[in-house]
Amino acid sequence: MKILVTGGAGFIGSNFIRHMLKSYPEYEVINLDLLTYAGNLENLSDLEDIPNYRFVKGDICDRGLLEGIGFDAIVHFAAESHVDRSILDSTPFLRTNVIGTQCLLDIARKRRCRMVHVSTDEVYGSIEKGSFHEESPLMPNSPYAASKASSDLIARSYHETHGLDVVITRCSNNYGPYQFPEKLIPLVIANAIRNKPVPVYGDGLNVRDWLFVGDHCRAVDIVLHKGRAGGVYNIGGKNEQKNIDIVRKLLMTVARKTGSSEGPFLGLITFVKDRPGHDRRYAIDPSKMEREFGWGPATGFDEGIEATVDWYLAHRAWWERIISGAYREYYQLQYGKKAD
Ligand code: NAD
Ligand code: TDX
Repeated sequence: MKILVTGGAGFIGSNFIRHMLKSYPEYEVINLDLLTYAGNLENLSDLEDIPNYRFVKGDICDRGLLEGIGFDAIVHFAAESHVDRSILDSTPFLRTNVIGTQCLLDIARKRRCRMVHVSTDEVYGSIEKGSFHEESPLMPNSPYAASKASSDLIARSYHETHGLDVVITRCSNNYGPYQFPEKLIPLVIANAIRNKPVPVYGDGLNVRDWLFVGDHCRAVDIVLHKGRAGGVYNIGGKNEQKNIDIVRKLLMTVARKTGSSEGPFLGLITFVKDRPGHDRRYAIDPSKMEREFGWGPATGFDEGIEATVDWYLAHRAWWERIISGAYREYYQLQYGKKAD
């Protein structure tokens, strides 16, 4: 099997490629990534010499490029993924998340191949009580979520209209190694280590469901191999947390691991203006994945947080190169061309 993974130089995509090459050494994996600000080939530096792994720098909106790549299945992670950026400018979100997904659906249709479309729990919008299931209506609130809901519905329409073998996953908030330090968990860890203020939006009582990235990768692998064509699968951690509780937990963990007292770390918490349209609570019911495939999260939150803090402490050079911008030079050093 030859799998085209889009967005493989990002957070979840790079973890997924590593998972696949380890689990299926006989597979070929092609990583198609534009290397936007969020793409970092250093995430995959340990895989560069593996003969059945190949990197292609390019845009999922480039139909000509897609025509020239051979593959048997697509796993589609590539996206603009940060809600705050979509509030500042939604243009790249509509381009990549909507048009880019359409281009991939078209090539999958032409090749008659399977495509896994990686969507998000944010497409359902906010919920006060209970949880969303796969048939719940989509009510996205941010431009990011709306662009993901659009691509999710277009994927669905290609199954209904063209009989395309497409499967949709809607996952909750991921955390773990290689997450770009603009997202809450790595941002808090990196700021704590550098003794910088830790911004908490609004009252800090917004709730997210958190899943360790390795558990997500395992779920996407299962859906790729066993998911029903046209099916939708919620992938959740059954692990709801208030933002402020996560922030406090992270700060106390960093304090303990660096042999410091908690007080000064907790003092870094800075309540700031709320995110416009900030969804209060996300909650999905992941029981379909459990019922149909016996999948469930294997990494407990305490264990996942310990591992994640350890990883960011041990990989300070990795995230410092992102913060300084030096990570953009990696592609040029490896491939002799500029990333932009
Ligand atoms: P990320 O921002 O870390 O990575 C996105 C990758 O896509 C980057 O490598 C970037 O260079 C690439 N990319 C962007 N535009 C491209 C284009 N036009 N052509 C080719 N490559 C392009 O994102 P992530 O957090 O790893 O998320 C991956 C996917 O999972 C996204 O579709 C996201 O919506 C979805 N998702 C993420 C989470 C989460 O918590 N991070 C949760 C649920 C779903
Ligand atoms: O500095 C911060 N302070 C803060 O309070 C940041 C960056 C975030 N927050 C809050 C906003 C959210 O309630 O923390 C929560 C998590 O924020 P993000 O890490 O930006 O994630 P979120 O907006 O929940 O979206 C994430 O999960 C679903 C991913 O970025 C999406 O790609 C995915 O679809």
